[in-house]
Amino acid sequence: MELKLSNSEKRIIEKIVKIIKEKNNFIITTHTSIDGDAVSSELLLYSLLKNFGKKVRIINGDPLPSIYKFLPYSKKIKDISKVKRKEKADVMFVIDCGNLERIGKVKELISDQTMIINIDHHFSNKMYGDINWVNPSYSCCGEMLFYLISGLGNINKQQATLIYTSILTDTGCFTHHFNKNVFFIISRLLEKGINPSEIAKKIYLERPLNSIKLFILALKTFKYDMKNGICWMKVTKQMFRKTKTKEEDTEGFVDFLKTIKEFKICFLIKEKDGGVKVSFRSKGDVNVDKIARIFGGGGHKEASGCFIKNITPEKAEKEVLKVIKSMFC
Ligand SMILES: [Mn+2]
Repeated sequence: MELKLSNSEKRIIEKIVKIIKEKNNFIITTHTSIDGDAVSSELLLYSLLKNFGKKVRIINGDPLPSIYKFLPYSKKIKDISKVKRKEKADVMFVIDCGNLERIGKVKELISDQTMIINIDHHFSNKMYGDINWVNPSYSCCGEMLFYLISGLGNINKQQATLIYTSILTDTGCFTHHFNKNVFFIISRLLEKGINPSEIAKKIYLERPLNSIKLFILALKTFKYDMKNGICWMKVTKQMFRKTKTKEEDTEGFVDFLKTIKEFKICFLIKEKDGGVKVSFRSKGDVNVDKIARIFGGGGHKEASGCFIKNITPEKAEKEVLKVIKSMFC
């Protein structure tokens, strides 16, 4: 079996490769609330650019969740709040990001001269780049980079581990968003000696106990609307304080709600400084990207999110329910 790219995608990839060869100073970034695809894709690009001998910095708007610290090259990732020299880049790769607002404070590193390369698989991508390689038919950005990197030579074991992590996490452990090429690609990655069970163990079987204490508190806020098939819960700042946890410890909470048979839409409200973050999930029959977009966010059909400014969790709960009911019930 051969994997074929469309001619228009081949042309975009050629343009990207040309820029990689010509330019020297690169920044790689992704969306805040970093997930497995976001970080793995950044590290994949990092390794590729380093192989070309380029100056590369990975700078993110949020700290890296500790479950991803086992990934190769992850020590190279910097959080913008810790970057002292706010030097601009010639080229900024923005990965897995539907709109430029989602990179947070990293926007400060863009000048009028910065060329932006937008690589993404979100349906709602705003095409904000000077070059836009955007195609929602891919399972994850790691899959896109598989084509870019394998077109330039051999994929090494570290890169294969990163591509596998992207696919595993962005398909929700192969429950959604995969396509006919995914398993073929994985067979190629296995040939490079990756260890899928070790990767899954690092990501899914090493939860800190405090995150479970947070989960217990969040479950006390669990509510549902049986008639319309909706369930939700909330995590407040007070709960974070009480359990000594942070946002990354809510990883998997909303996916747990999704496992409940009776419901087709679920959401999690997280209280943050300046507002709340809402994460939505569906089982495919409802498009939660549409819900998130009403609040200025976005994502995929089955997983999306938004940030609502200056609102309490209680108020947000009412607003979100109102929108869902007006759209789908
Ligand atoms: Mn993704």
